[in-house]
Amino acid sequence: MEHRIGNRRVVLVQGDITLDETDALVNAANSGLRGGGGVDGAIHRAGGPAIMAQCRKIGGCPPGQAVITTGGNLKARYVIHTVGPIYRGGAHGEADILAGAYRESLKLASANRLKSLSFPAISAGVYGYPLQEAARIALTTVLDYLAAHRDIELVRFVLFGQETFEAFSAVLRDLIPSY
Ligand code: AR6
Repeated sequence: MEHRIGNRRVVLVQGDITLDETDALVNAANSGLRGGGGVDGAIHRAGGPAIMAQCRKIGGCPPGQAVITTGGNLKARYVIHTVGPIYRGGAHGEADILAGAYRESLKLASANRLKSLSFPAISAGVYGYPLQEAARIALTTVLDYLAAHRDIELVRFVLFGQETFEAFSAVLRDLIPSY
């Protein structure tokens, strides 16, 4: 499924983000940039030790912020590591932190003159963010950014499993009339 805004596109696919060939993959990291399970583990396994070597030098990343490293052995040239919120009921600033994670990743991509990037469903795994709400925040933040900036031409959401893909697809269908 996809939606166009001018020359920019948002594309939703079901699959494994580590195989994507955009300029940068966004990693759902932890604030210590220490690696872990889920998509973080998959990206470090596929990209090799050069990514962790740069993460160690950077040292960490607060929730809602983003940092950039090499893509190592990945097809993507870069990995943008962002940290989503741990969901604790929704009254602890989770929505703003999650929107910040997407927005800061997009800003970092723009600052590095990247044209395309791939996102997973940040915080929707181990960090426990309710799926539909996570999808709404992810898509509104990306669509707002693409409506306001012309430099990033392609944002792919690479969603692991059918439930996640269908939740994002339903939310995108609802949002399209507003964009
Ligand atoms: N490609 C795309 N999406 C994936 C892949 C993959 N290869 N593998 C998992 N997902 P999670 P979080 C999906 O838990 O909730 C780590 O340990 C997954 O199904 O990876 O932000 C970090 O080190 C889910 O939809 O990230 C942190 O400690 C989405 O990616 C913590 O988990 C996010 O799930 C971050 O938790």
